[in-house]
Amino acid sequence: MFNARCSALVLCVLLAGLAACQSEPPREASEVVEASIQVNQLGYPPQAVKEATVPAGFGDTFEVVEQGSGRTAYSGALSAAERWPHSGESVRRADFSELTQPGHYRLRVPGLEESRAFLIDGSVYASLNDAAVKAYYFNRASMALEEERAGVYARALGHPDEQVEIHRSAASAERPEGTTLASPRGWYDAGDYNKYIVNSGISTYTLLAAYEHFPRYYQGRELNIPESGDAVPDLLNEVMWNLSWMLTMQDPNDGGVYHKLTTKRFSDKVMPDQATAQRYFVKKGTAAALNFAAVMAVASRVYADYDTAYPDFSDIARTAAVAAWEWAKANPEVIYRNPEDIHTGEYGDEEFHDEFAWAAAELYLTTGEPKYWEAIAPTPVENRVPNWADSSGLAWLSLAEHRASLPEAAQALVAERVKSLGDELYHEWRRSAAGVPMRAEDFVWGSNGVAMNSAMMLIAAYRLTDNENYLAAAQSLMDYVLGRNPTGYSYVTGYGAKTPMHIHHRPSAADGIEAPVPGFLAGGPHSGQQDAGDCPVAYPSDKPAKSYLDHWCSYASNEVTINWNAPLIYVSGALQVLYEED
Ligand code: G3I
Ligand code: 9MR
Ligand code: CA
Repeated sequence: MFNARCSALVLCVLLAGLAACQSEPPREASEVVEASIQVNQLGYPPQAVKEATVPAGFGDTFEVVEQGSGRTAYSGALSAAERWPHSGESVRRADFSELTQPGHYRLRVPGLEESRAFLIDGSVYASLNDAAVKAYYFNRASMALEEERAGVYARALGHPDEQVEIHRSAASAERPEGTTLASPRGWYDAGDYNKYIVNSGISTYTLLAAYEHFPRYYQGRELNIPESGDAVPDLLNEVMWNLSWMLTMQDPNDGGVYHKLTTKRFSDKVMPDQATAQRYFVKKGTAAALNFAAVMAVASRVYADYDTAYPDFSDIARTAAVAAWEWAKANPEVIYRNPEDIHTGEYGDEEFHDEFAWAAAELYLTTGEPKYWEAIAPTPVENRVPNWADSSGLAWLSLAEHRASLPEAAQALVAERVKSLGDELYHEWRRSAAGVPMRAEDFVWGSNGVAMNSAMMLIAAYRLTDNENYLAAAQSLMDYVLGRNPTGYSYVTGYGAKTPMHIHHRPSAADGIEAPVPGFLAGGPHSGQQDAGDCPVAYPSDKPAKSYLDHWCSYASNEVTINWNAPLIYVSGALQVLYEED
C-alpha cells in the first residue's frame, strides 16, 4: 500500500539516491498514524457491548472475520460519519455486540487494512488485572526484586529509607530540623522515586475499594509476590507494603502527617539503588492528613478479617485515622506548596471540602460515630470523577457500597448522587462520535487515569441500579485505553498489539531491557505538552486525544503512576467479575 513512509522514501530517492535513503535512521516516537480501524486490542467479554472505531470515507458495512477459518462471523452496517472533536477526525462506529461466540477475530471494512486481532473471551481482563497489580510490586521501595518473581526485571534494593531527615519545613519541638527517622517500604509514586502521601491516598484507597467491592475475585488471584501463599489475598499483601510506609509518615506527637518523603530534586535516569541522594520528610498539610485519615479508616475495616496475619493492624490504623482527622480539624487550611529548595512533585491541592467529606465518610463507615456523619452533612458535596486533588467521588463510592447501613434519607441521597454522575457520563458516551465518554476537560495530564476513574464511577452507578447502560459506557472506556483510540496504542505496557515502549519510568529506562516493566498504564494524551521543552522529537498532533508521545522525554503524556494504575485495576477487575455474573 502506498503510504506516508513510501512517499517519503520515493522523495528521498529522487533527491539523494537510494543508498542515502536506506541508511536513514528510523524516526523515533513521533510517527505518522494512518487511518485505521481501532479495536480494543485485548478484546471484549462475550456479554459486553462491542464496538470498533472506523475512519470515515470507506465502505458503509463491516465484517468480523474469525482468525484461522476466515469465516465471516458477523456483518453489519457502520454508524453515520461524525466528527469527534477531541481528535478532529470523522469516524464511524462498528457495533458487533451481538457476536458473543468466544474466539480470535479481526474486523474488515472495504478499502481499509484489517484491524488488529482481538479476542472475545470470558476471562479477557484477568491477566491484565494481575499484571496491573504486580506493577506495584515492581515499584516497591526498600526491597530487592528477586528473579523468581521479577524475571528479567529483577533488581537490587533501592531506597532503604532508614535515615530520612526532617526538612526545615517539617521541624517541630520534638523533631527539630535534621532529625533522622526511618520511613521504609511504600511504592515509588511513578516514574520518579519519591513517595507522596496525597497521591498515595487515592491510589491505596482505590485498591482497597477494589478488594472491598469484589473480595471473592481477589481472594482467588495468585500474583507471585513475596507474600504469595500466606493466608492473605495477594492484593492486600501488596497494599500492606504501602500502608506500613504511610503509618511512618504520621508524627505521633500531634497526629499530623508529612506531605511527602522526597529528595530535593528528581534523580537522574538510573536504577533505584543508584539514586542515593538524601531524602527528607517535608511539611505537614491538611490534604495529607485527610488522605491519610480516609485510607487508614478504610484499611481498618478491610484488614479486620486479617488480624492473625497482621496483629493489631486494624486497631492501629483506626487510631491513626482518628488522630490525623483531629489534626486536620485543628489545622483545616494548611495548603502544601514546595519550599524553595524542594523541586519534586508538588501535589498542591488547595480545596479541602472534598477531603473532609471523604475522610468523614470513611470514619463514619468504620466507627459508626454520628459526629463523623454530621461532619459530612453540612457540606453539599457533589459527586465528581475523582483525581488526586478531588476526593469527593471517593466518599460517594464508599457510601454507595455501604448504603444499607445508612439512614434512609441518606440512602436516597447516595443513590441520587451516584446516578446523576453515571447519567452525565452515559449521555456523553451516547453523544460522542467515537463512542467514548471523554469530555474536553478530561484531557489533562493523566487523561488515561481520568478515563479509568470515569469508568469506576459508571460501575458504581451500574452496581446501584443494575442498569446495563452504565456498564456499557464503562466498557467503552476500557476499549479506549486498550486501543480503540486515535493513537492506536493500547496504553498498558505489554498488554495489546501496540503498546508503549518508552514510558517515563526510571527503572524501565535504566535497566537495559528493551520492553518496559509490564502492567503500567501510561498517562495518556492531552494538549498541555508541558514537557515539549525537554523533548527532542515533536508531538505528532496538538489534538487532545492524539497529543501523545511514546518517548522517555514525555513525562506529561507517558509517565506511569500509582494513581492511574489503581482505577485500571478497579475497572478491569470489576468488568471481569460483572460480565461473568451477567
Ligand atoms: O489547576 C489547573 C486548572 O485550573 C487549569 O484549568 C488546568 C489547565 O491545564 O490546569 C490545572 O492544573 C494542572 C494540575 O495538574 C491540576 O490538574 C496542571 O496544568 C498540570 O500540569 C498538573 O499536572 C500534574 C503534574 O504532576 C505536574 O504538577 C499532574 O496532575 C500530576 O499527576 C503530576 O504528578 C506527578 C508528580 O508531581 C511527580 N511524580 C509523577 C507524577 C505523574 O506525572
Ligand atoms: O522525571 C520527573 C517526573 O517524574 C515528573 O512527573 C515531572 C514533572 O514534575 O518531572 C520529571 O523531571 C523532569 C523535570 O521536571 C524537568 N527536567 C527533566 C526531568 C525528567 O527528565
Ligand atoms: Ca481537594
